[in-house]
Amino acid sequence: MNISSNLIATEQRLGANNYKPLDVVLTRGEGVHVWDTDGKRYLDCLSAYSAVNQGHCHPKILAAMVEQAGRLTLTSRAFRNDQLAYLYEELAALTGSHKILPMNSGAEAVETAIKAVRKWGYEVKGVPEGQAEIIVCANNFHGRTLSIISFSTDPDARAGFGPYTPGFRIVPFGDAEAFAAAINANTVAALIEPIQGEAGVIIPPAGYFTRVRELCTANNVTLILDEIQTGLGRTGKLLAEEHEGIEADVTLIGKALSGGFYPVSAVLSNSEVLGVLKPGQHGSTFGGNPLACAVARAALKVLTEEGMIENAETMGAYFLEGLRSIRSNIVRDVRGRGLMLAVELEPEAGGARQYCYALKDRGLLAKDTHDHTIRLAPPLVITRQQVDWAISQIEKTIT
Ligand code: IF1
Repeated sequence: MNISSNLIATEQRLGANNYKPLDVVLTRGEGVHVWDTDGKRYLDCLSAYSAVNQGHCHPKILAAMVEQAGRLTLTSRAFRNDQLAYLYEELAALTGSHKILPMNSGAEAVETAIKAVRKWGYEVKGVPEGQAEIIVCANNFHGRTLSIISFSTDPDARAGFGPYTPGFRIVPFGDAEAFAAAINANTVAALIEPIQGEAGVIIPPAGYFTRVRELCTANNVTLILDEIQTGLGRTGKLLAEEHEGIEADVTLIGKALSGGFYPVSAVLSNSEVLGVLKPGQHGSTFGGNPLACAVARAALKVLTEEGMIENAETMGAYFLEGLRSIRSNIVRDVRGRGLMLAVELEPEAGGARQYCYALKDRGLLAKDTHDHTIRLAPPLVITRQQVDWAISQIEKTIT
């Protein structure tokens, strides 16, 4: 047995069985590429679900991490550290937000926003205690905690984990009139992904978010956009809300906020929502720690200074055009925005997973979602030649 089959067998024996990864064991990454334990190179078209937007092991983020790790890693929020203020300033300058709350995972940012808008609902909007409602969309993905899976519509994510957290109202994604009908006097917030990722890269109809924004403003409902996957350049804009010409009241970011080096997330707020949290009411041992802040500062700096957002826009459009030009009778739809792309196969094709295995053999790593869709999301540093190569591998695999 070679090293990778040994490692896979050990994982199977000792690990909880909550994942079914492609059987490729990676040991090194650089830019858009990763290498397995046999030394084979792959083009990474998943980017750890968009956490590695800046490319694997970006040297400037690495340097910031190593430098900070040798100086100070964790103080807890019982004391202050000399990195947090700079991260606040840089995030505020970049996004225009007025208040920021740092956490670690994406799910924690979502939980934080839910807590804050509920409290805001009672203290500011005047909703009767215990009656706050939050509107969410069918086929959402916001994380794995109990309250978040309570409003999932995916049986795998939700079933068997009750009792569930109440206070959520589910409406179809992309349907502004259904959204309007779900608002009542107790509605404190709407929590929506700008583009649904796990659902299969679902882009809402033009005008949907304009209408949702109007409805939220008219009804004093806090609009929370989960940009944990769509944010930080992935769709060709810093935030996906820019495509819609709107501004959320609360924006959630995570994943690429660290360039994949460390779990760092944040709640960004441009309203009074975060102001309701007083000392002792929320926090995290690791949230806002100096190592996380130093890494996030470097990750944001390279994202903007090295033109990655613009590259995502141009390479995304080029990739999409290339995918659309593939003539294959098993392709049902090709869609995407920036470098968040998907190829949906016909149900008769027998599932996307086998095509992901075939792509792996050709040196391209991609992940299936919802049985029939191949999701493609390379690091934002991908070049035109690399896109050409990816398209030709995909073409050979599906024709
Ligand atoms: C896994 C999906 C992607 C997210 C949005 C919050 C979170 C996520 C929009 C939570 C996380 C991940 C988690 C990962 C698989 C992945 C995923 F397929 F499940 F939906 F990216 F497409 N909001 N998404 O996409 O962030 O707590 O994980 O940091 O293995 O569960 P987290």
